[in-house]
Amino acid sequence: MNRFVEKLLNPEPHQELIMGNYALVRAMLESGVKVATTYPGSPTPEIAAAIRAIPDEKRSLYFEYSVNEKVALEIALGASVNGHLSTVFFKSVGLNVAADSAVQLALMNVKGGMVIILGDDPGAHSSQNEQDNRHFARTSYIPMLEPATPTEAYKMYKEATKLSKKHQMPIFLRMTTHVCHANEVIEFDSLKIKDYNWKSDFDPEDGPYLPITKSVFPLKRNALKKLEFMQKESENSAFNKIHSPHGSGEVMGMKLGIISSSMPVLSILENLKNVEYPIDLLQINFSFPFPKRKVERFLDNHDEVLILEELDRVLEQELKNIAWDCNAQCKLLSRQYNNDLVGELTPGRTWKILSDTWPDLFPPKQKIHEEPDISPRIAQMCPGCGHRSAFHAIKKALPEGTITVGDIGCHSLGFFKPYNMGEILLSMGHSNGTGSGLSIRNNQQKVVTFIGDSTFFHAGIPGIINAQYHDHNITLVVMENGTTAMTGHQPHPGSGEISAKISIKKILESIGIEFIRDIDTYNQKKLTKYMQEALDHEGFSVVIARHPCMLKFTREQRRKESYNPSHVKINQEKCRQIYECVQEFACPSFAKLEGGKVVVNEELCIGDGSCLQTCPVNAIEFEKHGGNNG
Ligand SMILES: Cc1ncc(C[n+]2csc(CCOP(=O)(O)OP(=O)(O)O)c2C)c(N)n1
Repeated sequence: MNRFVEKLLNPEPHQELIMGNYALVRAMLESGVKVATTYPGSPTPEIAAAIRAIPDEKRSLYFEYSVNEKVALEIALGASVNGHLSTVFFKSVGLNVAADSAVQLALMNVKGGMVIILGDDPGAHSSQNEQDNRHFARTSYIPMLEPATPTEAYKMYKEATKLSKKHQMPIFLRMTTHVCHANEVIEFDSLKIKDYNWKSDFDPEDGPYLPITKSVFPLKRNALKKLEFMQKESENSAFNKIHSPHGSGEVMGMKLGIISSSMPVLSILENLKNVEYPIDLLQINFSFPFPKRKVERFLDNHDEVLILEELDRVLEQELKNIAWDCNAQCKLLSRQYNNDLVGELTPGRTWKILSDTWPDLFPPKQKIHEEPDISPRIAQMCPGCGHRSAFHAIKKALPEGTITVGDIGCHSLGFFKPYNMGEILLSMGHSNGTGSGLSIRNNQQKVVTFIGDSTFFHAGIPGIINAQYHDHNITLVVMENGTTAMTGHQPHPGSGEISAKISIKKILESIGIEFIRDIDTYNQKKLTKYMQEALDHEGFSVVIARHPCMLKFTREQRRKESYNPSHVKINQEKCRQIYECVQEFACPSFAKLEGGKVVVNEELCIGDGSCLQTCPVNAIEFEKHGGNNG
């Protein structure tokens, strides 16, 4: 057992410097979670990695990577109504995929308890948007807790399991990127790993669990009733509290207050440290249902209150409703500019909003400089990536004006120069729907769509079946690298790690697609030829462009004693400085020096040799034949 797992399983109460995501796993173990499910996505994948690090014989809970977030959520629900405390976790936009079932959850009596961990991503560090899932608590009648620190995440998770079991209600724990990834010293309680009773406890009488016809209304009333109980919990919650770092008192003859929630609370406290005014801050981290009475009292006790939140105006709407209902006499202030609704509320940006609100107290700063001075780096595929070979070969087959539709995954990077492939992107699995739409009555342009293998299983299949069903005139390229690469190499149904591989090719054949070609992307000539044939084919055609993820492969090789690193070199005598390797293939291992010479960066090159075929004069050669070419 490695040190990390030993620490995670330490039965004694102890202190640990630990990342927010890992602290959640300790909280799960302490709370007695029996079933945990997920589909990978940042900022939450470390939760799964920590659970998986626990050896099977020591792991008290059942864990799985489900095929997508909806299935993951449904499994957690099934386990909970069977009496088992369950949890599901995924990234912000994962909730969109799970939404159709998630909106029904509050109607169910989740008697085993169920906590849904959301990884929201203000600042879009690793997401296609900054979706604010606080709205979703309101849409789905599901209570929400919003930790600001790893310690709070640990404590809130445990509290959420208690509340969920007590009221038989699912609970959202809304994490954000830095709460997931920050490290903090946390005081852990003792841990008793139990031998669980897996007795099946599902009883339809504990429901009803069927929201059809007339039963929809009693179920909804039941959810609303439970929310009233939860309202009391939020009213009394220690997570909703007042900070007065400089005591209470008057500033400019007035009592000033700020209301905020989750991470921005820290940014505000950081700024209040730099001034000495007795401004009170009410943090509302148990944010739905909203602690009305507590807020009313705060409004009553202040003359001016600033609502300072991250992303959308969610707190603001709640507060304004309450202020209207209680006829509050205090002046409510909020962010003045739309730009303040974009991006994270860092301490610097928080100062600016404070300064826009109370310029005499928080004088405007000339320049808020928070970014470290590092040179910008472009996002790019790894050396040896099979997707690069695929783009290089496919590009040669595309007629002028071809529309290319990308999907989510490492191949989204094909949009960047020099490949410029994948010109529109919505969400996981969108490519074949969007591509089909682009192809309707389109005699002027070919349409090529791309999809990764994990995405194929996640949400890609319906769009593909639809394209076949309606014979949309598109060519799909399945970028099959045998893993969920972009989020850290998690298994998927086609990777063969958990159980026998489910073959993408067989699935495609089974729905009757006539034109299917399957080729390793390192065989670039043949891939170009197959693409040309696919594009000549009338109707829906598919090319499976496969090559294992070379980052994963090389990592695995490096762990072996027999690993023999190899790389390529440029034969300077043969090189004619045509620059296809640098400009068209664009592996980051190649560099063009001042003066025009091309060299290979041996630190980056993995010696896969996929570049050899791109040089028109065969000037790229293996330095050593190390057998590291995947
Ligand atoms: C709904 C949703 N869930 C999860 C993610 C996170 N995510 C981004 S890329 C990706 C993996 C895609 O894997 P795959 O399709 O195999 O492509 P690869 O990265 O391996 O090329 C995932 C899960 C997301 N963006 N949206």
